Amino acid sequence: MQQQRKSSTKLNAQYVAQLLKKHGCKTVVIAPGSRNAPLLISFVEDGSYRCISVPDERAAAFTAMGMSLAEREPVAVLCSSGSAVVNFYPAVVEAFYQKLPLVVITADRPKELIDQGVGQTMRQENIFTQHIQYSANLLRDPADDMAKAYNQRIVNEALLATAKGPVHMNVPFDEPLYETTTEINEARYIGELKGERVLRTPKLQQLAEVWKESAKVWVLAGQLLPNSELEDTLNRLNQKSPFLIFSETLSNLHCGCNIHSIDRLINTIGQEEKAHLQPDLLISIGGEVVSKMVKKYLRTFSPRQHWYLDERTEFRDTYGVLTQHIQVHPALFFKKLAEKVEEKPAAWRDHFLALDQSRMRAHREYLEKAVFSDFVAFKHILAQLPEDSILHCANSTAVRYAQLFDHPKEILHFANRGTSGIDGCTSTAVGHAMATDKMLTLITGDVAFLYDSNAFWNDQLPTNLRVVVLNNQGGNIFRIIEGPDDSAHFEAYQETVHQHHLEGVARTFALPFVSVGNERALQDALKTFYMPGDTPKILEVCTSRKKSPQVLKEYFTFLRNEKKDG
Ligand SMILES: Cc1ncc(C[n+]2csc(CCOP(=O)(O)OP(=O)(O)O)c2C)c(N)n1
Repeated sequence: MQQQRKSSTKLNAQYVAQLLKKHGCKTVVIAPGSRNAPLLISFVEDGSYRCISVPDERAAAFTAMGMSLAEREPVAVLCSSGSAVVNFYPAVVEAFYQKLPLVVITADRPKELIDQGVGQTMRQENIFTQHIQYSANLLRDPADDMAKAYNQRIVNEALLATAKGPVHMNVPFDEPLYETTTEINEARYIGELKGERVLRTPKLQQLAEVWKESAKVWVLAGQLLPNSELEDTLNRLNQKSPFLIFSETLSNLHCGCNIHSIDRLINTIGQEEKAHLQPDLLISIGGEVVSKMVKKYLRTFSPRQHWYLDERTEFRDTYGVLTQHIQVHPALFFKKLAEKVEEKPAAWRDHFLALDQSRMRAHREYLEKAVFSDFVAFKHILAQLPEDSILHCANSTAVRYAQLFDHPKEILHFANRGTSGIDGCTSTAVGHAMATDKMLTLITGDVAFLYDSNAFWNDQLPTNLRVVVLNNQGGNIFRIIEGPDDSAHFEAYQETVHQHHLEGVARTFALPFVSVGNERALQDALKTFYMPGDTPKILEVCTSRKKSPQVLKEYFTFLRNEKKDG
């Protein structure tokens, strides 16, 4: 079919560029190279894609993944052949565990040249097998109808599989790589219609019986995208048959019966209360849970029954007591369950909700007096977040401090908790900011910031991004988690204490940079931090690497003592 637009002469490049669009993809992040020229030509010349240049492949893939958080559609990242490909792997793994629709497209050399001493070649086919929902290894230069049909089918299949997570397309090309044509071959789109999963009534009745027999029910929510339908169904069920919801910032779940800060409660109650809190029935939903304490608690105070709700087939037996995997969307499940359950007393739930409220008051009281530290800095940063904005927390202490605060519903929370790496937190935030009009704040540590500094090597940096770096001169988390912090190896090999100048990163990418080192200066800096600008802005908050863990430790002691008084 004739079109005026140009494309590469390579049929595979034409197929991929057309089919991505037909499956809803609007954005392609492109890392430079020559072997991928047919694809990048086809994407750019197509005219309908937003094409973004990010030279570092690891940053490029996380940027694309971050964009998918806003677009909720497949977002593609493209690279050349050779080691460029494996730099995609950290983002592939993260997208796999977060089930995000990342499409990784790798250009390849002809198969007969692999392992034969030819430059920039390696074994690329199926390279992400363990963490990918579909690997499409295209045939080079499909000539006959069967080969053409095959390549189109597997590209479609890959794109349909993005509903479950990341997919890979490996596309081999031989030279010439730069020829273009206006004679573009129409690619065949294959759609897929799926019926909604339903629960059969007898089984639902059995589950409702278990619910009825369980005096103490917990719903534990891991990482979720905002879902008002789920909130409504949980609220309706809770009015009829009270239970407790344990959620985290990353659950983006705001119901009337939430314990939002799990550690603040579980780490500050005595053995008797812990035993009283023990669930008869635990229902878990969503992805990863940040709180280590709740995992430890549930392995000791195990529920009699544990149901895990997820549309995917994999079991998740985090606490070693899973009794029922329910393969249905949580909102649908709770809606159906609400039709079957009977009224229950609310005393147990209300006791712990009241205890949670008293912990919240003690939390505020403690932070009023605490000395300047990461925790206190967090209080001020969170207080100044613009309404209706997005917060990304890097892995390490940032995401953990965030869990100790109560957050307004209007703030959406994200973090790379799929595998909890520090390697792409900034790139993910950059990508997410690029795909939204909302203001986006990233709170990160100095090590994570330095690690992913190429996140800013991006030709379309968003102006709605604000990065706060808590610079405690190393990995402060290692002073907080259990383990020795005074061993001969600790500072050099775990904390990795440093005096590097973060400002250098800002200067490299011509970004405004402000550094503060006390509470008053932080408060002042925050007053202008969110004013509009032409680039992202970076705010460095220098804190003491020894005082911050102390302030956190004393916090839990203070809250534990509050229990005795209150
Ligand atoms: C890619 C990767 N490498 C190593 C780790 C292990 N790790 C977890 S936290 C951390 C230190 C992070 O330090 P920083 O970003 O300064 O945050 P802080 O601990 O000070 O909050 C490291 C190395 C990881 N999570 N991901």
